[in-house]
Amino acid sequence: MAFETIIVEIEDHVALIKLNRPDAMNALNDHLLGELVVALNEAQENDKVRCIVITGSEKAFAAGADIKMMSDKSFVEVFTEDLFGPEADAIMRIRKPIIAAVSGYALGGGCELAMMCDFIICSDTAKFGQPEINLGVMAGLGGSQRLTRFIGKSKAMDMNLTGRFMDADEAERSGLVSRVVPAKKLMEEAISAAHKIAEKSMIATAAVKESVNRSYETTLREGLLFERRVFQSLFATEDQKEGMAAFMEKREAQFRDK
Ligand code: CO8
Repeated sequence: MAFETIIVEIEDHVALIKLNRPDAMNALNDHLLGELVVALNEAQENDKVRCIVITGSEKAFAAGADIKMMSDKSFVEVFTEDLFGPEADAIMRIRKPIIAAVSGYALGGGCELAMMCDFIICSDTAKFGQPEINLGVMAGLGGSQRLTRFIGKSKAMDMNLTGRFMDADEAERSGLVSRVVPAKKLMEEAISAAHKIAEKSMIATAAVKESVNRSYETTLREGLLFERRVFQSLFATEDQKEGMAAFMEKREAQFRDK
């Protein structure tokens, strides 16, 4: 499908999805989120794709939901259409690993989209924030929930109440991002991490994704039991036999997703 607000490139086993509304700092509107969901579902269905990277431009990953699109909406409209809810749910249903490669602004819905990905690699120019408070509203796609679990109550309150931006160093210190790299190296680093993931057994990467995400949804006791059972179930796969045999034979494993 030809897209207007995103650019999709598939190289080897990695799908790169670039948000592309340069005039609006990649602000998220219905059109862009709709196309993003289509592209993610296509990547999920494409057997060649084993890992996905979502990125924006050097200046902005995404500066939030599109304020111009939302400004005149009534409560009844946003409630009835469940503004951005179905798209967010669809993104969370993708089972292949997704890396967010963030440069520049990741604000409001942009920060929330990055947090919906499995981990965030950012450039040293990145700025994260939940500035919705300045618009007389609040976060609506995870900025008061995921962000609080990721960086703790005090910092999440600070960001949501003051609307201040967090730079890349603070984001790494706080656990919001996994790595900070120089801006020029961002895509190289993110794509290389994606290729590394693409080499693994896809059954195992899906199991990891499901298990880590489960830790945000459940108690520690239930999460540990879920993890143990998933670990044990992986012994039903050929990839477990191959991975362990390859270790003992001192060779690279050849996973076949079986
Ligand atoms: N929406 C629409 N347009 C935007 C947005 C946005 N979020 N951000 C930037 N733009 C546009 C600007 O209007 C401008 O367009 P134009 O030239 O036509 O006026 C263009 O992008 C460039 O922006 P600036 O001139 O402002 O560039 P600066 O470099 O001066 O500033 C900033 C960059 C700091 C990113 C600034 O643009 C800014 O503060 N943007 C708004 C950030 C913000 O408030 N984000 C939160 C939005 S609300 C939200 O995300 C809620 C999500 C949850 C929804 C959940 C529903 C359930």
